[in-house]
Parts: sequence; structure tokens; C-alpha cells
Amino acid sequence: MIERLARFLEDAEHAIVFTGAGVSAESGIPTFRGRGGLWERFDPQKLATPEGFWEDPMEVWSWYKLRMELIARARPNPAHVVIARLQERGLVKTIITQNIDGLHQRAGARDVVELHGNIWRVRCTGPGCRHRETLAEPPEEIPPRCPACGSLLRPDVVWFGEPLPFREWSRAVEEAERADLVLVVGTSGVVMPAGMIPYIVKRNGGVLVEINVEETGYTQMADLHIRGKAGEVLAQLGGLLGIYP
Ligand code: BJW
Repeated sequence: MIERLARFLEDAEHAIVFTGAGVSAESGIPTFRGRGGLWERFDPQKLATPEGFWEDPMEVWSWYKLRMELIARARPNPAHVVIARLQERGLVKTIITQNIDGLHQRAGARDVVELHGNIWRVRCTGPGCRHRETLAEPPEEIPPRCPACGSLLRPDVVWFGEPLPFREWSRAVEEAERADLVLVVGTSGVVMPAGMIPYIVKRNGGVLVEINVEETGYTQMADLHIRGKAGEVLAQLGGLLGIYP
């Protein structure tokens, strides 16, 4: 299976990678759904919607602060490293992620398309205030306030019911339209519209390869489904291609 994946990648002219929370699971960052997932313990309506934020900004910020602390301590795992090296080698053109943890970039990936934002970026909620900044560490005081106008800052991530950032979404669709292969790693694919990306590639006749510890809505239409942990499977691929360790 790993050899088939290597051949698919070598034959492709424009391969893209589409990732979700499962790619960071081996870095110690919990996924959202399934056993041990964040939504088992936390309520997405309260923590990942604009309504939840306005009802209790302190609660939402406590959750994001905790996650920032976890992400700051986490290290990219072999999946992030091999994906970055596939890009460096030209075997993968673009990495599109739903993750907000920045681990692809920390592993060396360039020009990553972040569909759901980034946990280290914050933006002002004040009317007319366009203040944005990138934090180097979790905010000491929560909820943090805008240095320009004093309104509440919010994490620059995409919550349920909010549109995806226009530029990133357009770029992801453009890349998917061009792609002749999509490597889908560690996503349940249930969140829309991000989850459409693999379908666009497949609809245009491209190859779909999935790496996941379980079956998903993509599995039936996948040309190759590799059941396993992203870090382990991609480390093997990297070994075969001579790019890892
Ligand atoms: C491993 C592994 C290992 C584990 N190795 N694998 C169409 C139909 C139905 C609903 C909708 C629809 N269109 C829109 C909606 C509503 C909604 C939605 O999709 N809801 C569904 C859940 C039902 N979508 C939205 O609201 C979106 N906005 C929108 O549509 O706006 C429209 C609009 C237009 C114009 C104006 C206004 C509005 C926004 C969605 C935002 C999602 N946000 C979150 C939180 C981000 C911030 C944060 O992190 O705090 O994004 S929710 C969460 O889910 C997060 C993720 O990016 C996203 C996807 O999850 P992901 O990555 O797939 O993780 P899991 O946990 O689901 O799966 C992990 C997988 O890994 C599993 O398969 C495991 O098996 C696997 N795995 N370990 C390999 N080691």
C-alpha cells in the first residue's frame, strides 16, 4: 500500500494534501470527534460559535488559552515532517489544512492554506476596528482586550455558522480544481464546506488516497485507503522515498 502511494505521488502532476485533526493526534493534540475527542467533554455550541463567545467570552477564552498552552508544548510529528518534505521535493504542491495549530508550518511546510484560521492570531471585535495581531504566547490576562480600542479580542478561527476566510477558501478550491491527486490525512470530513475539497478532486477524475485510523465518508470513493496512524504511515512512506528520517 505504501508503495502504491509512492507511485501515485510520483505519477501525479499536481498533488495536494488535505489534513484534519488526526494529523496532529500523535503530537498530543486531541481530535474533535470520536473517542477521546474534544466534543465528548466540551460543548461546541458554547465554545465554537459566535453566540457562545458573546454569552461567555471568559469561558471561551479559558478553553482557547488551555489549547494554546498544549499547542505551544507540542512538536510536529513524523506526519507533519514527511508532508513538508514531500512539498520540498515537489511531490506535493499545496497543503490545505483545517487545523489551527500551525504544526505543518513548524515542520517546514510553506504557504499552507489554513481554512479554519490559526489559534495564534487574534482580531478585534470592536465595530470598525481592524486591529489584528499574532500572539507569541497565550495571553496572560483573559479575555484579552484590543490595544487600539479596548474592545474584546477573539481568536481568529472559524466557528460554526461563520464563513471561511474568502482568500483561503478560494485558493483551496482553485488548488482542488487543478489537482490530479489528493492525499486526505486524519479528517472525518464531516465539516462543510472544507470537507468538499476531496470531492472536487475526485469529481474531476483525480486520485484520492486516504490515511486514517478508521473509515470515513471518503473511504468508499478512495482509490487507496491506508488504515493506520498518520505519523506511522507517513514515516514509512518517507523511508521508502529516502526523505525520512
Ligand atoms: C487519525 C489519527 C491518527 C485520529 N492518524 N487519523 C452542509 C451540510 C451540513 C452542515 C453544514 C453544511 N454547510 C455548513 C454546515 C454547518 C457547519 C457544519 O459543517 N456542520 C457539520 C458538523 C454538521 N459548517 C459551518 O458552520 C462552517 N461555516 C459555514 O458553513 O458557513 C456558511 C456561511 C456562509 C456565509 C455566511 C455565513 C455562513 C464553519 C465550520 C467551522 C468549523 N470549526 C471548527 C473549530 C475551529 C476552531 C478551533 O479549533 O477551535 O473546526 S469545528 C472542528 O471541526 C474544527 C476542525 O477543523 C473541523 C474538522 O474536524 P476534523 O479535522 O475532521 O477532526 P475530527 O475530529 O472530526 O476527525 C479526526 C479524524 O482523524 C477522524 O477521522 C479520526 O479517525 C482520525 N484520526 N487519530 C490518522 N493518528
